[in-house]
Parts: sequence; structure tokens; C-alpha cells
Amino acid sequence: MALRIIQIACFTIISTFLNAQLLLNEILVNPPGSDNPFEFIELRGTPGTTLNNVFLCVFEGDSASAGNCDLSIPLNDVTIGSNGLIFVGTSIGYPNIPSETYFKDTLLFAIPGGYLENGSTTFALVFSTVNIIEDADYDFDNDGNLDLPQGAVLLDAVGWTNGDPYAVIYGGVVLTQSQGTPDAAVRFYDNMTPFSKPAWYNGDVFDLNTFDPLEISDNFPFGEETGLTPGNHNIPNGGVGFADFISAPFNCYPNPTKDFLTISSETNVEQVRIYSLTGSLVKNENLFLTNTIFVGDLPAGCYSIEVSLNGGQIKKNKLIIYH
Ligand SMILES: [Ca+2]
Ligand SMILES: [Ca+2]
Ligand SMILES: [Ca+2]
Ligand SMILES: [Ca+2]
Repeated sequence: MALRIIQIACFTIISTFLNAQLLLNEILVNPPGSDNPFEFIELRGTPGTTLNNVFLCVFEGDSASAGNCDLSIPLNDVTIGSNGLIFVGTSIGYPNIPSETYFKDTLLFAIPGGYLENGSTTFALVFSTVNIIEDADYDFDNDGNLDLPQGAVLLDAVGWTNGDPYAVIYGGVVLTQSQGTPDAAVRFYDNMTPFSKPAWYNGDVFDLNTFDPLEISDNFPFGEETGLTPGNHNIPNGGVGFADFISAPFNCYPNPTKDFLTISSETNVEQVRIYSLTGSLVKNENLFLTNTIFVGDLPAGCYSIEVSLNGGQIKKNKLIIYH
């Protein structure tokens, strides 16, 4: 009977906590230049909830040491900000975090070179009444599943690899992008689903506010302010990502291109419109005798290209321009 009561008590603690949702919200591991003091991890949950027995963890993904806990930050007595956000970073890099956000100021992210590994990694929120210990191996049998203490629950997890096929990501969500390993990842404001790949967009970053349009995820949002928002709410999913632009594809080649682009179509192409990543119309041309247009005057980057065919049909595709 005592055991049963303890079980019910534990279940109540966990279920009460799970009702007060806590999620990974935004991650920057590889800021441009020296990584310190600009790395950060942002969390989102029910405003005003005080956390206990929750750990923000980073697990190593390199196969030789997969499952090692590279970072474990206890969030005991942290109260989620009135705007639902917790910012884990350093005030050296981010002195202007809004007061509505709980600021977990850690000098870890200010050490030379930065603290968060840029390679194969899992970020996780773990509910555990037993401490999650840094440098311990939480996949001791190396089967790709975490061996957490008894009763521990993974609340949310997301990760990525450096391309090594033997890398291990825990929790089932592996973020990918057109090339390279993500520098940063952002959860859409309107998606509170844990363990969800579509909840996130990601990419490499030019600077603290701009993603590199050549290295982004397929669902990267068009027509939005897509920069990082440390300590502030992220953008919602506008519903228009690259995936939408290749849903009615047509052939255009070469793609990527640096100068000319030829559109292959069985019917006449009447008009070509090219939009930038922010949704601005940057080229609008009527085509007559040729199916080739010059795009070498546009800056390198990722664009949406839209063609109107004779008969009124409109098709869209993704276009990459390099120089
Ligand atoms: Ca780093
Ligand atoms: Ca295991
Ligand atoms: Ca291991
Ligand atoms: Ca944010």
C-alpha cells in the first residue's frame, strides 16, 4: 500500500508538472565569430510556474562518447517568466533581456570559445527527482536510448548531427537543413508540440539576427522576420515554407545558378516573378520568345520563383543563387 501511495504521489507530481508544459524554444550554439558570450538556450512554458526537479541537459552525440551529459543545469526554484519564457545565457552577451523573461544568467556560456558544442548534440529537458550529473554517461549500453534514473521523464528533446552516420540523437527529433550542421534552431510560436520536427526551423547564421539563406531547413518561413529573438517570443509559422514552394514544382536549371536560369515547360511561360526570403518581389519579367532569364543581378541567397503559364496556371519553386 505504501508503495502504491508513493507511486500515486510521484505520478501526481509528474502529471501536475506536465500540465504546466515546459519546452525547448530557441537554441544558438554557433554564433558567428567567437561563440562566447552569445550562445543561449531559451525555454517556454506556462507563465508563473515554479520548476522543481527539472534539468536542462545537453547530451553528447558523437558515437564514441554518445550519451555523456555535457551540460546539466538544474532549474530548481526557477519561475517561468510572466511571458512564458526562460532565457539561459549570459548577461555579458545579452544585457537587455526583458524583465518579463526569467533570466538564468550563467557564466558557462562566457568561457573562451563557448561552452555548447557545435557538433552532434541532443538538447533535452529532463524531469527527475534524482540529480542528472554532468559528465556521467546516460547511454551506458550505447543502444541509442537514454538510461535516465528511474522515474525520470524526458519532457522535450531536439538535436542534430554533424553528418557522422554513427552519431546518436536522443528523443527522436533530428533537425536537418540544406547543408551543414545547424547553428541555431527556433520553435514556431504557435507550435507547442514537444518532440516535434515541424515545430522548429533552423539554419546557419550570418550574425545574431540573420540566418544564411543558403543553409536552412526546408520549412524555413518566408515573408517573416526570421532572426533570433533571445529573451523574446519567436515568430508564428506563417504556413509558407520551402516545402510549400516545391509542392507545385516545375523544372528550372541550373539551380543553383549564378547568372542565367532556363525554365522548362510544355506550355508557354508568360511571366516570372522572384521573391526574396522576406517576401519582397525582386524580379518580375514577361517572357516572349525565350524561356531564359538573367538572375545574376540578384544577391546570393534563397528565393521563391513563381511562373505564370499560358492558360493561367501558376507554379512555384525554390531558387538558389550563388556568386
Ligand atoms: Ca558553440
Ligand atoms: Ca541506453
Ligand atoms: Ca555511452
Ligand atoms: Ca526567442
